[in-house]
Amino acid sequence: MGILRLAHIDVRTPDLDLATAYYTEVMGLQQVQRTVDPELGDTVYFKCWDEEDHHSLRMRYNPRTGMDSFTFRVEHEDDLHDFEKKLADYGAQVSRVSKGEAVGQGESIRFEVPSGQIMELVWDVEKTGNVLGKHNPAPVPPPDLPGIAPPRMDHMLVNAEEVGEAARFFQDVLGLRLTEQVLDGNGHQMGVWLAGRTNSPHDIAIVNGPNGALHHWAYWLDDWDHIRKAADTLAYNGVQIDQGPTRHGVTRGNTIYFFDPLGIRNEVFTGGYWVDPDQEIITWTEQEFGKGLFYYENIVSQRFLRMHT
Ligand code: M3P
Ligand code: FE
Repeated sequence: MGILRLAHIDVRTPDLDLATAYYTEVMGLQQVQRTVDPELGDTVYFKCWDEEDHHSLRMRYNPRTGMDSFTFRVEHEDDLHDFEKKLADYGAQVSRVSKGEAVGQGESIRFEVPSGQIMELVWDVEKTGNVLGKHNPAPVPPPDLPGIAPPRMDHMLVNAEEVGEAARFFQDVLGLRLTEQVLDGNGHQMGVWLAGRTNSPHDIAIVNGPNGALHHWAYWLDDWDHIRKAADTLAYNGVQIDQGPTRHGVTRGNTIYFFDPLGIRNEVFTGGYWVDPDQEIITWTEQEFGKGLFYYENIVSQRFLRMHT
């Protein structure tokens, strides 16, 4: 039983047309479909060119920017039942979302994590395939894809008032593996990086901040040079860059952070290291967190830490 990986993030935006133009033309995602859903209202689904699932991002119109929920995929169909029991034992309120209620997926379970975000687990996702296909596929997408065009979504970061409590929940109840942590002078966790069944240093990270908040989500790029090209694309299109291009000490990843037109922080990320399931946890101290965050600059930027969705 287990959690495989991040499946999709569902957010609200006050200007769906502007957001759609940015996510398709500048970020270079594929628009999967746009529907006026009886409950959600005007909604757009996006995916990256190498993703197999129906979508990895759902955006719906709402006057207030924010995250509705985030969804992880489990390994086996039965896992939903087992997680439902584990979550109930922990004291979480769990509800079932039945097949047909959500676009692109079947049955799922929903609950609130201790840091206040709504999380969903799903096994049955609609597999619509990547743009390359499965018959003599080219190793690269068509050369004329607009924008940054990342192959896939990589990870997300949420805030928590009690990082330690949230980390224990993700480890003990959901079975994610801790790969890195930042400890304050009293030995309390200020930040944690957690992985599912992937060999990446993180599928989700949790950093001290207000409960319920989304800090960013990140797309994978294959090469450090693509981060440089992404920076050029962002600057050319007048996108507000937040930090970078630079490198994290934590995860060793190369990165650039920027804001979508309605203020949601995005990241593109590459590098990092391969994590074995039995790898020892890496610990950063509060004094060295500047290097953990931005290795070259060695700064703990307040705008970076305090701004969230
Ligand atoms: C990352 C990452 C914070 C750390 C962010 C780190 C907000 O985004 O990909 O490792 O403290
Ligand atoms: Fe990140």
